[in-house]
Amino acid sequence: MSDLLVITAAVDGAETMRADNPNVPYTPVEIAEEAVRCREAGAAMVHVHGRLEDGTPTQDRETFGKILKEIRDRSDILVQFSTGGAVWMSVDERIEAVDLKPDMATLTTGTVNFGDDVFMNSMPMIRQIAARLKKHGVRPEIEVFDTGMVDTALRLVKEGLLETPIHFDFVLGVPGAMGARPENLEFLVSMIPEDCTWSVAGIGRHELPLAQKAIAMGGHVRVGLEDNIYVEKGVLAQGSWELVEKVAEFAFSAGRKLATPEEAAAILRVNA
Ligand code: KMH
Ligand code: ZN
Repeated sequence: MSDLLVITAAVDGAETMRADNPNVPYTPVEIAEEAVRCREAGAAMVHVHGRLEDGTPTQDRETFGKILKEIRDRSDILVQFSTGGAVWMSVDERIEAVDLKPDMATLTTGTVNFGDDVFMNSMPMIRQIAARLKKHGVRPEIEVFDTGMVDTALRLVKEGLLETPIHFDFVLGVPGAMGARPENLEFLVSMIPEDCTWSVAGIGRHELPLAQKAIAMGGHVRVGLEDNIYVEKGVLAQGSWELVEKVAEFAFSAGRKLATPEEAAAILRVNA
């Protein structure tokens, strides 16, 4: 447990489109400029997906290279690549940019219903992604959409594919996956070894209430347009930065300071 709070901004994702919220960044420059606004609002890390000009999701290496460069040119914010991509992508496609060595990359340790789709992560796929992250020395963030994914991550430690302590992100409220009830978060936290770190990403209207709960519990927080497009009921967020600002206000009220990217790297054991 840390007094410092790490805020991650999930600025674009693969599913949120401008038709949902016109402030979703698509191009590498737009994503980088949004990352800067999130850093100014208090985020220490940005979680990114690639997009084509028209918003179509892509995990293309060249696109991720541009995103990384544009962010690094402007900010010291930690950069986390998605390896989840979009539900229809192959695993090879999802991990092709990992050799660019971002600070972190995600790893989902199980298959889950994802709305009407299936987010496929079979054991061979999970091992392939974990091995690729290990090969390039990229620190994983384990994305947990349901309880069994914690057990699978712990199994990967035994297999030598993950190193403990693990950093988990509990993604709660995806339709078809684990619900966003506060007691679910408490249960997940009770499942992980003491020395592990964790954050929560609540989906939709659950984003900000779960952020507050995580702050009170000593965890960390992910917010952004990938997960939720509203800043309050019926009011679209002007950007992920506005959601980060909200979390920063919650943190100050709860007496927690915000981690800088350097402090976040130490807490999350990036480059450790
Ligand atoms: N877009 C989802 C299917 C990740 O970034 O690692 C998967 C996802 C998880 O967003
Ligand atoms: Zn994502």
